[in-house]
Amino acid sequence: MATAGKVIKCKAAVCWGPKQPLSIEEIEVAPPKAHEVRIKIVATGVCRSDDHVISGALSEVKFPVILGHEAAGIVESVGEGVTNLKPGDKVIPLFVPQCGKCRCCVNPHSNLCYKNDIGKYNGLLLDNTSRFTCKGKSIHNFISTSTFTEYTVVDDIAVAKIHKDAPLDKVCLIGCGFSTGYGSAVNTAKVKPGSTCAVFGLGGVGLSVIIGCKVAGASRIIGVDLNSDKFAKAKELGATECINPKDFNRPIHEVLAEMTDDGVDYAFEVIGNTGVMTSALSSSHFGCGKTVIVGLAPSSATMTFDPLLILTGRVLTGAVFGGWKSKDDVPKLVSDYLDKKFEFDGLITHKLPFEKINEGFELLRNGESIRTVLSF
Ligand code: CND
Ligand code: ZN
Ligand code: ZN
Repeated sequence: MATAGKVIKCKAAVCWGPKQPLSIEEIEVAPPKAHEVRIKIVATGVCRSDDHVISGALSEVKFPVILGHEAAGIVESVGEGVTNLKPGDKVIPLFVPQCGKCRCCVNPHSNLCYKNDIGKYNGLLLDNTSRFTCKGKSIHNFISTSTFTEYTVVDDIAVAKIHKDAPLDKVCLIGCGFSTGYGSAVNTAKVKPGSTCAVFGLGGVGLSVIIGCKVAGASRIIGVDLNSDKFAKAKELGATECINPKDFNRPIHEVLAEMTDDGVDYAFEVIGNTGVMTSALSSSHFGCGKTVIVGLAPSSATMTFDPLLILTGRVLTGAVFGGWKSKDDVPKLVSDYLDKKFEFDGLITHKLPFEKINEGFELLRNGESIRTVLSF
C-alpha cells in the first residue's frame, strides 16, 4: 500500500483523562516495527471494560490513552519478521495475546499469555514504546489493542487472521463480548446438558453467556438483572426465566435456591460488582455448584465471603476472554460463525459512525444498548 513505511495521520478518540468525554482528534500513527502489524480498523464495539477506564474505575490505566479492544479490520502493512500476515488480510486484534511460548501458552488449560497487559496496564507495545502521537504527546495503548482509531499498531502475537468472507461489522464482537461470554459457558464452566444456570448481568457479555449455556444444552437458564428491560432480549437468546432482584424483599440467592432445588449448577457474574460475585457464589449449589467470574471489578475492590461457602464443595473460578487461546481460537470462532454454529447478530442493537463514540457510551450507560458497533 502507498502508506506502507510512512506515518499515517488519521482520526482517533483520545481519552485524555478519567471522567471526561473521549475527544476526536487527528493523531499520527507510526509504521510498524519488527513483529508489529498496522491495521485499518473497520468496525469496533463499545464494551463496558472501556467505560470502566473512562469512569475512573480502572485507576492503574495510564493516560492519555486510546481505548477500544473489540474490533475487526484489515492489515495495512507489516513490520519485519511478520510472515503470516500481509496487507489486505482481514484480522481481529487480540486483547489477550498468544505468544505460544510462555508457561500459560504451553499449558492447554490456560489462555492468559504472560505478554498480556491486563491489570498491569503498561499501555505500551512489547518494545515499551507507543506508535501513537497527538499534539506532540505520546499516547498510550490499551490492553494490546487500542481500536478507537482508524489505524492502530499491534504486536503480531496480538492479532489473528480471519476468513476473507467474514463481515467485519459483525465479527468485531468475536474480539471481546461474544467470545468472552460464550467461552465462559462452554470452556470455563463446561456447562453440561440438562443443567441449571444463572447469569447475573444481561449486557452484551452476559447475553453471550446465555448463548453458550443454550448451545451446551442447559435446560434452565435464569437471567438476573436490575433492569427488566433486558429480559426480552435475554429470552430471545435462550434464557428460560428472568428475575429482577428489586422485585424481592429477600436476598436473590435465596430466591434462586428455592427455584432450583437448593442452587444452580452454574452461576456467572457478568457485571463487575463484588457484592454480586458473592451472591452468584451463594446461588450455586452447596455441594456441586460452579461459579464463574467474568465481570471486571474496580481496581480497589475486594471480595469477602464465608469460607464455608466453598468448603462444602462449591467451585469459584474466572476467565479472561472466555478461556480461548486467542490466536488459535479466534479464526475458528469466525469460521463457526460463518458456518452458523451460533448466532449473535441480535447483540448489535446500535450502529453509529465513529465520530459519535460518546453517544455509544451514553447508550451503554443508560441501559439502552447491548452493543453499539462504530464504523469508520
Ligand atoms: P453491560 O454494562 O452492558 O452489562 C451489565 C449488566 O449488568 C447491565 O444489564 C446492568 O443492568 C446489569 N447490572 C448492573 N448492576 C447490577 C446488579 N447489581 N445486579 C444485577 N444486574 C446488574 O456490560 P458488558 O456486558 O459489556 O460487560 C459486563 C462485564 O464484563 C463488565 O464488568 C466488563 O468489564 C466485563 C468484561 C470482561 C471481560 C473478560 O475478559 N473477562 C471482557 N470484556 C468485558
Ligand atoms: Zn504466551
Ligand atoms: Zn470487553
